[in-house]
Amino acid sequence: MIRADKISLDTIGKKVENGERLNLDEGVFLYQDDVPLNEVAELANMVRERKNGNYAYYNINTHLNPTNVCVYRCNFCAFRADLRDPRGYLMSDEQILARGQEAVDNGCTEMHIVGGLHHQKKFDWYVNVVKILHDAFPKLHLKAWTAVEINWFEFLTKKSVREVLEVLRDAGLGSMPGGGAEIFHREVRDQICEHKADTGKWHEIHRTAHEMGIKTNATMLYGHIENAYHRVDHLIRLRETQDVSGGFQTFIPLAFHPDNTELAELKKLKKPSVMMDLRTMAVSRLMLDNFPHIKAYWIMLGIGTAQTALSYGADDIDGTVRHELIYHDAGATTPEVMSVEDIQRLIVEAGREPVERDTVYNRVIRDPQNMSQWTTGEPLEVG
Ligand code: V47
Repeated sequence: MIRADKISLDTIGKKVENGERLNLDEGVFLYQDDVPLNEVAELANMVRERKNGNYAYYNINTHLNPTNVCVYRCNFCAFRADLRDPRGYLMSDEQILARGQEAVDNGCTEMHIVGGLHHQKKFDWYVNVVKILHDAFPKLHLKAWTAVEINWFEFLTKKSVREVLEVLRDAGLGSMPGGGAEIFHREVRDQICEHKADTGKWHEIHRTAHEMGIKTNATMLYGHIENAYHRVDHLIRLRETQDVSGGFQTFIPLAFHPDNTELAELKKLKKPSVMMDLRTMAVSRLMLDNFPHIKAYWIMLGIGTAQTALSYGADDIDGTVRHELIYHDAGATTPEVMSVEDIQRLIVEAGREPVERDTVYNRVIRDPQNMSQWTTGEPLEVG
C-alpha cells in the first residue's frame, strides 16, 4: 500500500539532493504515470553526474553463446532450443577459438559468454570454453556465465558455489554478467522461470563472487507481467546485497522483447514503451544509490532510446557488440554490431564525453590508427 499522501516529488527531490536513500513507497510513487517523467529524469541525472560526471562509457566487446540448447524453459526466452530441435546448436572448440581470434583482431577487450544449460554437457565442457579462450587470448577479459549457470554447475558437480567459482576463475573467468535475475519477487518469478535459480540462490552466488574479488553485474527483465511494486522490490533487494558485498559494478534494466516467446503469446504482451524504458532507467538510478553504473544497453533499447537514456540516469552504453543472439531472436531490430565511430558519435550528440573502458572500468588507451593494440589505463572513479 503506497502512502502517497505523504510522498511528493518535492520530498523525494530533497532526499536525493541530500544523498538520502529512497524507500519502497517512494520508488513506487516515481513509477506513477502522473509523476512527470522529466522531473524524475532531472533527479536521476543529478545522481548520474554526481557519480560519473559527464562521462559516458563504452567498450569494444563481443558475445559468445556456445550453445542455445537448454534444459530450462523460461517462457520469456526466444533463444533456447530443445535437445532435438533443428534450431539447436553446440559450438566446437575450433568455432569457439575462431570467435576468440576474431575478437582479438577487432580489438575487443571483452567477451561476454552465456548460453543454454545443455542436457548432455558436464561442468568440464563449460570450464573448457573458458580455459581454451583464456589460454589462447590471455588479454581478452572473459565475462562469463550467469548465476543461473553457476547454480546448474553446483547441481552437476555437487560442489559449493565457491568451489565452482574457484575452478572457473583458475580457468580464466574474469567477471560475471548480470543475467538470470529477471524479477526476484515470487509472484512473478514463479510464473516466468519457476524452475531456475531462485532469488536467494541468485544473490548468494553474486555475494560469493564478490567475496572472492570477482566483480559482477545485475539485471532486471521488465515490461511483461510485473508491476511497479515488483520492479522497485527487485531494485531494493539488489541494493541490500550490494550493501553487504559491494561487488556489483553495473545495473542493466532489460526491456522485454516479445517476439517468438511463449509469455507474450500467453499474456498478449507487447514491447514496453520508450517512456517506460526511460522511467525505469531513471528510477533504477535513483533507487540503486550504491551501484556505480547504470547501463543503457543499446542492442535492447534501440539506439535513439539508449542515447536519450544518457540524460535519464545511464552512464554506460555497453559496447560495439558482435554476435548478439538473445535479443535478436526475440525481435530486436538493432544492428548486430556498431562501429566505435558510431558509438562515440551517439555519445557526443547526447552531450556526453565518450570514454572507452575495460570490463572492470579502467580506461583503455588505444591508438586509433591500430585498433587491435591497446593498453589498460587508470581506474575510472568519479564520485
Ligand atoms: O537473463 C532473455 C534476458 C538476459 C529475453 O552483464 C530477455 O553486462 C528481453 O543478462 N526479452 C541475458 N530480455 C542478457 C544479460 C545481459 C545483457 C547485456 C549486458 C549484460 C551485462 C547482461 O536476457 C536474461 C533475460 O533477462 N532475456 N530473453 C527477451 N525475450
